[in-house]
Amino acid sequence: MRYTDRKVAVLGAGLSGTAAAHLLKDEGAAVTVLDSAEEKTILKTTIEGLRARGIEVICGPAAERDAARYEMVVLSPGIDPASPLGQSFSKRGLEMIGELELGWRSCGLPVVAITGTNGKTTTTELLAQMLNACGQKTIACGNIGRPLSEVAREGRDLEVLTVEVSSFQLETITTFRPSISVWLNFAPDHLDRYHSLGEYRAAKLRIFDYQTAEDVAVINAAESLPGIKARVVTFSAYEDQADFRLAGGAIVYKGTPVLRLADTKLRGSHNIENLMATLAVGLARGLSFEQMVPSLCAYEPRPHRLETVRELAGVTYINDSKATNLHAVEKALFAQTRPIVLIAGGKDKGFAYDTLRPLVAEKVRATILIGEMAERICGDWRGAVPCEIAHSIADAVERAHLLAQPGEVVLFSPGTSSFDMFKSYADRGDQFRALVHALKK
Ligand code: UMA
Repeated sequence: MRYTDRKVAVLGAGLSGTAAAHLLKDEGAAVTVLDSAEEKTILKTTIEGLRARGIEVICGPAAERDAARYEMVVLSPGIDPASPLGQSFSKRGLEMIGELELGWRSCGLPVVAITGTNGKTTTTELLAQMLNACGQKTIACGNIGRPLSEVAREGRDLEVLTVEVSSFQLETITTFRPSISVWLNFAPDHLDRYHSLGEYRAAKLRIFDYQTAEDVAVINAAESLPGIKARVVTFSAYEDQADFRLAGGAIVYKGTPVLRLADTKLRGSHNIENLMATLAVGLARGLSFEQMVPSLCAYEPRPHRLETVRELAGVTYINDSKATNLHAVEKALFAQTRPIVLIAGGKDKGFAYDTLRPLVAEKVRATILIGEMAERICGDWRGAVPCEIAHSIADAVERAHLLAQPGEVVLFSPGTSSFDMFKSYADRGDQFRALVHALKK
């Protein structure tokens, strides 16, 4: 067993921390889970499950004060190393790794890792579905919601792992080496955690750090990425020089059309690039286009991503709650061909909405703003478009219903995260959908 009798602290009792703690316990470690939140706010079943296996759990202020001696620390991705809990451990000079690195060390399988500011989840799902349909057994895991450490524990009969990776997870890798890495795109995000865009980008670029010439990097041709040692395959919906490019309504690989877009259920240039990246990974894994295309055509987009909720009195209501940054809102606006009533806003993640101003002026007829950011967005867009502030999502939907004219679209594309008013983007999207379904003529 890899960690026999090692005393390990796991920071965070969420999905990642819990999976890491159980994996370490399986591998013989003496494990303590520490979480800054009060015990009563953490899932009872989680805590009971940990304690039942002899894993110590320390919550609340006692976690930050804990001075026991540990040999190693495993960090959950949502815990900023600069937070009080992170600091109280990092200053001790112990080996500190993230949950992704821990899972990688134990999984013993080749990994396809997917990163990018937007489209990671869609591409991870698309790829996992396609690989399975082509007989290469895999599971979608990582940032998508299933920690790699959990999958590593299960030791299933798999051929490859399809892992969505976030910048938070990549910050703390020390050996993680995907045999295929995918870089979808890059845009401003997470400026509540990083001091600069450069810092965020540097964390993401770590996906390539441990790859060698035997590995493959599938990258967006519009990006200039430094120091890649792996064999590079490029894709782009805009660049003609890319290996996978767009021509005549089809994805073309080195001059040959391989997938007609009209045959798929995905829409928008961002999704075309997600499909291109998926095809590139399949090709690198030895699949033919004939094998790959049927499952890509069968793929249904997930909820909360440009999801059409309802047509009511000639107005289309679209739930794009997964848009947690401005790049995603931009894509959602570009994808619309009709005038838009836009509902946006949410938690303050440290960026302004002014960069969207020209596009909003061009495509949006009215905006309704919610959450912590509402006043600031109003300021950023003043004069470009009429703005109203709603005090709840129910109020926002009601206002949109009154404002929207037949032939228009009500687009809920918040542009930031949801944690000021909701449990998650999914909770936010579910509430929006339910309110739209409850609207009367
Ligand atoms: N906590 C502390 N101290 C702190 C901050 C948090 O103790 O200073 C505790 C909280 O009280 C909580 C725990 O840490 O109990 C939560 O840990 P976490 O935030 O790492 O959340 P997990 O439940 O472990 O979920 C994480 C990812 N979350 C984040 O990166 C914020 C999930 O990605 C991921 O699905 C899951 O691991 C499994 O791999 C979510 C996400 O929002 C979807 N990701 C970001 C994104 O996609 O933009 C990066």
